[in-house]
Amino acid sequence: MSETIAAISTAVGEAGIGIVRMSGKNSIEIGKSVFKRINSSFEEVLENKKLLYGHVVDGDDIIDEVLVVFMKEPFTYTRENMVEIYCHGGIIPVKKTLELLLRRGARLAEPGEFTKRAFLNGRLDLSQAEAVIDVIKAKTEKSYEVSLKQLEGGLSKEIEGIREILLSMIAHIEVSIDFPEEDIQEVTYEELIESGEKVMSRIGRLLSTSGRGKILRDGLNTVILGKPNVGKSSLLNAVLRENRAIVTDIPGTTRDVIEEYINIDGIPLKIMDTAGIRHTEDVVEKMGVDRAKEMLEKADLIIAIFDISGELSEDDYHIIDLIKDKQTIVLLNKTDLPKLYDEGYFAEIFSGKEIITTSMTKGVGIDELEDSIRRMFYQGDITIESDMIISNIRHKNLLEQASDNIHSVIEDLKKQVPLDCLEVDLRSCWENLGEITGESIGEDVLDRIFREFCIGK
Ligand SMILES: Nc1nc2c(ncn2[C@@H]2O[C@H](COP(=O)(O)OP(=O)(O)OP(=O)(O)O)[C@@H](O)[C@H]2O)c(=O)[nH]1
Ligand SMILES: [Mg+2]
Repeated sequence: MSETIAAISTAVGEAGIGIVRMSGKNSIEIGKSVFKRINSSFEEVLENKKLLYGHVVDGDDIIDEVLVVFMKEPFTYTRENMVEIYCHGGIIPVKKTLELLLRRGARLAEPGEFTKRAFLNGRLDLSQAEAVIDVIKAKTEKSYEVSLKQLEGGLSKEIEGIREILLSMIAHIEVSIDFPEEDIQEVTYEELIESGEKVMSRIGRLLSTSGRGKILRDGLNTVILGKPNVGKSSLLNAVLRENRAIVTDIPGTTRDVIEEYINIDGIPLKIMDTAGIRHTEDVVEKMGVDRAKEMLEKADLIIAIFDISGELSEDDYHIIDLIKDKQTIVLLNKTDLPKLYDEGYFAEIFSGKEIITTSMTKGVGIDELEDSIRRMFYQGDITIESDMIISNIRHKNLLEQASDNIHSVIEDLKKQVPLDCLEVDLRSCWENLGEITGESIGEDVLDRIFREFCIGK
């Protein structure tokens, strides 16, 4: 933390501006040494948090014409001295400016190091720091809203609320242990059970959102599956509303996995079109088929397509077998053509699975498919806006541990186990929750969290 760090904070490429950022004790000094104002003298006073116009210079050489802002601690993102330099947004100006700062004594920042410092200096708690990257990576407005709420401390507040109850439980127990002669045991047990159940239900409520939270954060992994020529790529194009994948009447057109993101009412879908599954001797096609099967393993949702205008083949039955135990929506496609099978036949094979009849060429059934995905996600309750959503797997794991711990505390209380035996589980629960906000956290966990970040944030 004593070192001054620097990085390019904007995406590298061609753009209007590119921002180079620096944080740490020496950043003001280093910044001053490379910046020369145009039309006014810099030496007089350091104008805090004001945009200054000038050149980045290396001795007599002008590197770029820029705007610079100097920000003095502690009211900055990292709570340290910071400098931001707004260069021309080409690859060369930002790179040369960064290199100059490094030569003058700054060190290249690690991914997320600015935010890590913000956390270590108390500007954000850990759940808020984690939300920063989620805000950046949000794929839909809904996932953005959830992350923003977390960034603003929504989750931290809820966790602190639960921890307060736990703390008063711990205090209660300690008093009873210290003054056993007061003998208020009966009441104490009842009160503690009541508090414990409150904790349990608040943790449970958070945990119940984690399924949706994961999908909001990472996207619903959706794989389109079917034998060749049934209309998989046509479906991808239909939901994307653009001609993304090649569609021909030649079976085996798609050879590789094509990945795209779509947004259905705030639900991010990572949708993958795959090679048609069939037995084939063609080496390239076979690789595509293997890849499709690999995708199947990781899928949250499968959209299986069957062409009901043609004979079902061995390949179809193989696919029916593959998706047996998976979350699947079945599409019966090409219903604009005379059909050889009716829905009843499939209803029997896929009892319990949703079946939709479609015609990709006529655009029939796409809305029903989207509705079905929407229903699956929201499971009937649309209160998602007002809910605090758990979208981070680390938080989910800690909440599960906390839930187990408070569960054993409640069980022990019901058995009227001596109060001093409860303290360990109770404290563990308190610590599990503390790890979410980062009150108690190891260096290795921190490193793992911030490694996910981009450089310059
Ligand atoms: N009549 C009719 N033709 C369709 C329908 N859906 C797709 N097709 C046609 O079927 C052929 C194959 O469509 P694709 O979308 O390429 O099929 P695919 O499943 O991706 O095929 P592969 O990539 O070879 O596995 C094309 O000629 C499409 O125009 C439909 O609903 N009705
Ligand atoms: Mg295809």
